[in-house]
Amino acid sequence: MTDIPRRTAIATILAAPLALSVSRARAASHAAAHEVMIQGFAFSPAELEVAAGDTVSFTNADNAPHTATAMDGSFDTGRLNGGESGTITVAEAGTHEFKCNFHPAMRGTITAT
Ligand SMILES: [Cu+2]
Repeated sequence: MTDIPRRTAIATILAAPLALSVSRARAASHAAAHEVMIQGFAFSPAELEVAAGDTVSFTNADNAPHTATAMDGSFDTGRLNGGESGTITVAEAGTHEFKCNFHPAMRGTITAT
Protein backbone atom coordinates (compact mmCIF):
# COMPACT_ATOMS: atom_id res chain seq x y z
CA MET A 1 0.00 0.00 0.00
CA THR A 2 1.41 3.41 -0.94
CA ASP A 3 0.98 6.51 1.13
CA ILE A 4 -1.41 8.29 -1.26
CA PRO A 5 -4.50 6.06 -0.93
CA ARG A 6 -4.14 6.09 2.85
CA ARG A 7 -4.12 9.89 2.90
CA THR A 8 -7.19 9.97 0.67
CA ALA A 9 -8.99 7.57 2.99
CA ILE A 10 -8.15 9.69 6.06
CA ALA A 11 -9.28 12.86 4.29
CA THR A 12 -12.57 11.19 3.37
CA ILE A 13 -13.18 10.11 6.96
CA LEU A 14 -12.42 13.61 8.28
CA ALA A 15 -14.59 15.34 5.67
CA ALA A 16 -17.65 13.12 6.09
CA PRO A 17 -19.05 14.59 9.35
CA LEU A 18 -18.51 18.13 8.02
CA ALA A 19 -20.43 17.39 4.82
CA LEU A 20 -23.22 15.83 6.88
CA SER A 21 -23.60 18.87 9.14
CA VAL A 22 -23.63 21.24 6.13
CA SER A 23 -26.40 19.26 4.42
CA ARG A 24 -28.41 19.19 7.68
CA ALA A 25 -28.13 22.97 8.03
CA ARG A 26 -29.28 23.39 4.43
CA ALA A 27 -32.27 21.12 4.95
CA ALA A 28 -33.36 23.08 8.02
CA SER A 29 -33.27 26.48 6.30
CA HIS A 30 -34.14 25.40 2.77
CA ALA A 31 -37.03 27.25 1.16
CA ALA A 32 -38.27 25.82 -2.11
CA ALA A 33 -38.66 28.08 -5.12
CA HIS A 34 -41.81 27.61 -7.21
CA GLU A 35 -42.55 28.99 -10.67
CA VAL A 36 -45.84 30.19 -12.12
CA MET A 37 -46.24 31.34 -15.72
CA ILE A 38 -48.82 33.97 -16.61
CA GLN A 39 -49.85 33.29 -20.17
CA GLY A 40 -53.06 33.78 -22.14
CA PHE A 41 -54.59 35.66 -19.20
CA ALA A 42 -54.23 32.67 -16.89
CA PHE A 43 -51.90 31.49 -14.13
CA SER A 44 -50.18 28.19 -14.83
CA PRO A 45 -50.36 26.33 -12.57
CA ALA A 46 -53.32 28.12 -11.00
CA GLU A 47 -53.17 25.95 -7.88
CA LEU A 48 -49.97 25.34 -5.94
CA GLU A 49 -49.09 23.61 -2.69
CA VAL A 50 -46.06 25.06 -0.94
CA ALA A 51 -44.49 25.16 2.49
CA ALA A 52 -44.67 28.38 4.48
CA GLY A 53 -41.48 30.30 3.75
CA ASP A 54 -41.24 29.11 0.15
CA THR A 55 -40.94 31.59 -2.70
CA VAL A 56 -43.06 31.76 -5.84
CA SER A 57 -41.86 33.52 -8.99
CA PHE A 58 -44.51 34.76 -11.40
CA THR A 59 -43.38 35.39 -14.97
CA ASN A 60 -45.64 37.35 -17.29
CA ALA A 61 -45.41 35.93 -20.81
CA ASP A 62 -48.30 38.09 -22.08
CA ASN A 63 -48.03 41.56 -23.58
CA ALA A 64 -50.65 42.88 -21.15
CA PRO A 65 -49.58 43.77 -17.60
CA HIS A 66 -50.66 41.48 -14.78
CA THR A 67 -50.28 41.11 -11.02
CA ALA A 68 -50.51 38.20 -8.62
CA THR A 69 -52.20 39.73 -5.62
CA ALA A 70 -53.37 37.75 -2.59
CA MET A 71 -56.96 38.48 -1.57
CA ASP A 72 -55.88 38.30 2.08
CA GLY A 73 -53.11 40.84 1.47
CA SER A 74 -50.33 38.38 2.33
CA PHE A 75 -48.43 38.90 -0.94
CA ASP A 76 -48.46 41.02 -4.07
CA THR A 77 -46.10 40.98 -7.03
CA GLY A 78 -47.14 44.48 -8.04
CA ARG A 79 -47.46 45.28 -11.74
CA LEU A 80 -45.61 42.89 -14.01
CA ASN A 81 -45.28 44.13 -17.56
CA GLY A 82 -44.83 41.68 -20.41
CA GLY A 83 -41.64 39.67 -19.94
CA GLU A 84 -41.21 40.69 -16.31
CA SER A 85 -41.02 38.41 -13.28
CA GLY A 86 -41.82 39.01 -9.66
CA THR A 87 -41.01 36.81 -6.68
CA ILE A 88 -43.04 36.69 -3.50
CA THR A 89 -42.54 34.78 -0.27
CA VAL A 90 -45.47 32.81 1.11
CA ALA A 91 -44.83 33.63 4.75
CA GLU A 92 -48.06 32.40 6.31
CA ALA A 93 -49.56 28.92 6.31
CA GLY A 94 -53.09 28.70 4.99
CA THR A 95 -55.04 28.96 1.77
CA HIS A 96 -54.24 32.13 -0.11
CA GLU A 97 -56.47 32.93 -3.07
CA PHE A 98 -54.96 35.42 -5.47
CA LYS A 99 -56.00 37.33 -8.55
CA CYS A 100 -54.74 39.78 -11.11
CA ASN A 101 -55.64 43.33 -10.13
CA PHE A 102 -56.10 44.31 -13.79
CA HIS A 103 -58.13 41.23 -14.77
CA PRO A 104 -59.99 40.00 -11.67
CA ALA A 105 -61.27 36.93 -13.51
CA MET A 106 -57.68 35.64 -13.42
CA ARG A 107 -57.57 33.59 -10.23
CA GLY A 108 -55.34 31.12 -8.46
CA THR A 109 -54.80 29.52 -5.07
CA ILE A 110 -51.63 28.90 -3.10
CA THR A 111 -52.00 26.49 -0.20
CA ALA A 112 -49.15 26.75 2.29
CA THR A 113 -48.60 24.16 5.01
CU1 LIG B 1 -53.94 40.42 -15.60
